[in-house]
Amino acid sequence: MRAERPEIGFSDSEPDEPDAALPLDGPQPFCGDGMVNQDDEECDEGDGQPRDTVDCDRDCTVRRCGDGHINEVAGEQCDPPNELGPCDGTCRIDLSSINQLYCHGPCGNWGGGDGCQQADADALCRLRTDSLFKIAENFDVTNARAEPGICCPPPTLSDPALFGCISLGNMSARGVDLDVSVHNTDLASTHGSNLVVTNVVCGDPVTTTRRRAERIATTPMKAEIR
Ligand SMILES: [Ca+2]
Ligand SMILES: [Ca+2]
Repeated sequence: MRAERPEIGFSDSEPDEPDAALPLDGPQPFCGDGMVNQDDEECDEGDGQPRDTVDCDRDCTVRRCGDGHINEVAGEQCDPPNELGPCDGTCRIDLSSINQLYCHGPCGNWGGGDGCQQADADALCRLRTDSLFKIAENFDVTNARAEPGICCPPPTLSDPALFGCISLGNMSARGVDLDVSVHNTDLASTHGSNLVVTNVVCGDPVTTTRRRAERIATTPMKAEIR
C-alpha cells in the first residue's frame, strides 16, 4: 500500500486552482532608473532615461576608454574600435603627428578666406595641440605630401568619405568651428599636390604677449646702466 500524500504545490482542500499571477506592485527595475538594481548593471546614473555621465555609460556599465562607446559627457572624442581616426589612450582624438592642413583655393576657408594664410596655420596649431588659443608663430606653405593630413573643410568638401577622409565632427572645442576630417595615410592621393600649411611652430598668445611686454620693460633699464 502507498501512503496518501498531497503533491507538492497543491492543497488538499483547494485542488486545481490556477496559479495567480505574481503581483506587479511598484515599478520594474530598468537601466536608467537611477538605481543599480539588475544583475548586469555596474552603475546607473539615469534620471528616468538612460544617460551618459562622467563615470557611467548609458548602458549601465562603468565608462571605459576602449569599450567602443563614445561617452562625450566624459570627454571622449573617439573610442576604439570605433573608426574615428587617430585616438589616444584616453579616448581623445590625437592629431599631434599631423603636419599638413589642406588650404588650397576655397579649401582655405579655415577662418581667413580662400587660400593659405595665418588663420589656416592657426587652425592646424589648435588641432595638433588640442588647445583653443594656440597661434602659429611660424609656418610654411608647400605642396601637399604623401602623408597624413587634415582634409579640405566643408562646404567645399561635403562628403569626406569620398576623398578617403574620416570625419572627426565639429572641432569647436579646439577653437575650429568646422567639421574636421583627416586622411590617415596619404592626403595628396585624393586631394592632389596643391597647397597646404605645414611646419607650424605653435605659441601661446598670452605668453607671447607677456614676453614682448617684459622685453619692452627691460630695454630702458639696460639703456640706463650703460
Ligand atoms: Ca537600474
Ligand atoms: Ca568609452
